[in-house]
Amino acid sequence: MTELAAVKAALRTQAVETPSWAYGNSGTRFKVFAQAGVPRDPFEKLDDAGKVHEFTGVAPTVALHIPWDRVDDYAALSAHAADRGVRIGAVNSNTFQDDDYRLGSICHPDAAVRRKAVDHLLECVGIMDATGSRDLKLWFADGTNYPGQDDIRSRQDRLAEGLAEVYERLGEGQRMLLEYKLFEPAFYTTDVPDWGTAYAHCLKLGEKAKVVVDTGHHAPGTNIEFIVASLLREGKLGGFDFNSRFYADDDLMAGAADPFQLFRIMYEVVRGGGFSSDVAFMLDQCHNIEGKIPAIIRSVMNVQEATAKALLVDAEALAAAQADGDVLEANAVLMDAYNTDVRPLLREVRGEMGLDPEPMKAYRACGWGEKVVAERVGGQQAGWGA
Ligand code: PSV
Ligand code: MN
Ligand code: MN
Repeated sequence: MTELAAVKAALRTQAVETPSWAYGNSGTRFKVFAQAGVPRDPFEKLDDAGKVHEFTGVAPTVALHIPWDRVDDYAALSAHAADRGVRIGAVNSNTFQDDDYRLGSICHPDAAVRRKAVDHLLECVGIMDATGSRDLKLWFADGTNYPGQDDIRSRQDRLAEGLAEVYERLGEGQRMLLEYKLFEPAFYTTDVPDWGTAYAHCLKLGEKAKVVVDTGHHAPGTNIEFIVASLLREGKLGGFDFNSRFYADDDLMAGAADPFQLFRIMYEVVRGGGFSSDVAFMLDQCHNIEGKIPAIIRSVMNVQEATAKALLVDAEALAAAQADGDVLEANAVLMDAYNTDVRPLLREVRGEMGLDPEPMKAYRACGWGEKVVAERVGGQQAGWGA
């Protein structure tokens, strides 16, 4: 039997990081539908993130994206976050929105462009120093569109060289999280397309380098929980970018497209000890047609529900069935946990944390949405297409 008190204790300590860019306007390649009341600057994004944490109790950090969240005074930004009950989380680099990066950034054939990209990554580490952030999150849009366009192997060498310079700059307690994505924006090769490539680079770099699994970045049918289990086994899982992958990397609400997959992933996290380790549970998503703050609250709750179900798996019964080779029973044990309605349990946990048991209703009733619509004019775009 699973100990309910331990499950509740684990749920109380869960931390889901929300992305600053999810609070801003976003869209697709076709259209950005601007919403009223969205933040006009990084400070206001933190105000909104503070509300998500206030009502969920489990969203204490906010990821920044540079340059989208570039400010003059990062100490002031951190102080503002603290004032709103949150902290600065991962610093996400951006080497994909500059004309110089047409042929790539740290894999670019021209050393001057590589220098510019690495300098940007070093700037991000400086921002980590100033904000107390632990993680530098790297995603590279680098790749090629045509066979022969550039030398695949040399690009890997350039990648290794650039990463090594940034790795050396990391301070005590700081980490580098390398994200992979199987496609887009390059059409022929992608320089960090899969967890194998990310893992190989991180292994060579050292202890402080870990892999990030963005759930949207895989081919349909990929067994993501297998990747999670493997990376945890090797001590190389740095964190997640959670989002739903309805079609491609469309990054909508975590747990919306396939809550069963999220449960399977969280089960491997629990099984691999990742829940109590330093794995970062981040959201990386946008809200194009729905209200942003409620959508982020819903996403956090979806992660919580998947986690609660994963924690409820009867490990002893599962191990016994597996040892007996009882395929159906083993599967039934897992499905029993998945099919449990954990919403009453989570309401209880929230009550014990001094929160309203219903975060969505409580947020809607608090008047923040109406207040920001009245006060904020000319909200900021998340960054895409800015
Ligand atoms: C790229 O698709 C990505 O997943 C990376 O994490 C970026 O930093 C993020 O989306 C936001 O653009
Ligand atoms: Mn991502
Ligand atoms: Mn993505």
